[in-house]
Amino acid sequence: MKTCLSELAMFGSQPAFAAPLYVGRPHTGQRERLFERISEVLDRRWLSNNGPAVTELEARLAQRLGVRHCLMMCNGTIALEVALRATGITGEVIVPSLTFVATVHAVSWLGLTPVFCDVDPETHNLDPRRVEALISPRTTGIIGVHLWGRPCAVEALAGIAERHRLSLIFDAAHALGCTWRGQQIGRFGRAEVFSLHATKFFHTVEGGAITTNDDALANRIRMMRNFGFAESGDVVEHGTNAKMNEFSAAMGLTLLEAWDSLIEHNRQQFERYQTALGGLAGVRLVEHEPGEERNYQYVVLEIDPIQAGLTRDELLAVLESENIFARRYFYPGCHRAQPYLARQSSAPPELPVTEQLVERVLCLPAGAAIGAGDAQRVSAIIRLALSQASAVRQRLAERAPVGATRARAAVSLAPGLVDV
Ligand code: T4K
Repeated sequence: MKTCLSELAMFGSQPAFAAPLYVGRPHTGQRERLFERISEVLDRRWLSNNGPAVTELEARLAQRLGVRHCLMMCNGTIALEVALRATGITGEVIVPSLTFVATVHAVSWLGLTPVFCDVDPETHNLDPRRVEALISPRTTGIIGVHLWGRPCAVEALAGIAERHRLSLIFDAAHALGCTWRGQQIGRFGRAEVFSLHATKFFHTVEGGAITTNDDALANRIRMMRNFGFAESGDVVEHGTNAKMNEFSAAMGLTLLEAWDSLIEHNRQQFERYQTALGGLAGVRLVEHEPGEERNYQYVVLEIDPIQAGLTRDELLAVLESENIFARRYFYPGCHRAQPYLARQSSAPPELPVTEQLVERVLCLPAGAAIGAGDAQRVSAIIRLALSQASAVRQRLAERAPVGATRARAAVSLAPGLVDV
């Protein structure tokens, strides 16, 4: 554990971690079970196109989430596109800018117009008080993102959608295993969309899922993900190829068996950070509503530069010199990333909370990326750097630019080019 300034790598000591510590590392589950399943897939010689492993995973996830339909998809981004198309959303769609760029790309890829809405400073999710003001005659949809797995203001957004006859869908990419008022995310809006990418606590390597309680919508999505084929074999819909393959489903079924232990591992790491960073001035650990279930996948800090003494980017630089590759998700906000920046009229969207958060949010290595003692070691470096903030700042200013890691390089680039 580093305890004095001279021990920091930026002052010439060895980095705290010999190998890079990343934000996420995929859980891989029980290898023998995975290999058994893959072997079964190979024996069946049924590798894709709604095979038995995909069907089984759909049924099991639907049961776990308490939703009528769970449709496995090739990834979360295409799943969002299919959900938007299947719900008939056209024209303008209200979205947060504080999200992974895939949320907004999905809208734009379909030729729809994203209208950026600010978020609530506490939850980091769409602020319902601001949504209504952005509704125009062209608006037909709202996408709420359950950022970091913390549920959106589901009831308030549903009320707005109902009053204005808009389709509400949720990007639940981060929110598998999280609850809103005790009910699993996956049951809300017209549809919810999950990412099952390798970086998620539960994954299928690449993959996604759409959940809905609407039978007709589920049927449409089922056809759309398979070129528009109906069960009869006729093409009756616009379609694409958004199917999940059997190997991905084999990974999903294997991780499903480890669901509780994966969350428990994440929870323990989260609580270690919570204890180790507690009471640190200028550092807020983003929390969920008490009493709700969660997957503890992301450990998200907000760094107040005045109280902390260092900016988020300065702290990031300290961590990187220690081989700790924290991330500033989702800098600089989608509205400042291309092509959205270039499309802006002379009056940029008013997103004061988002603008502040993209300068303050820092995601720490979490879950499977870290082992025993790592959360404490990372936290100790944060504490040490902040306790000696002026010396650290001076050292950073003196230092020659370091080798460009992705995030470091981003600090000096024009906004809008990286990170989201
Ligand atoms: N909506 C939201 C709100 C999302 O966050 C996402 C995806 C989507 C929609 C779209 O869903 P997908 O189409 O992706 O299913 C990563 C993930 O690729 C992306 O799925 C995720 N959100 C986003 C938040 O994180 P990057 O650009 O940060 O990935 P990358 O390559 O930098 O990896 C992140 C960390 O994980 C690094 O620390 C390295 C580590 N890693 C990554 C991979 C792939 C590993 O250790 N092993 C691995 O195999 O986007």
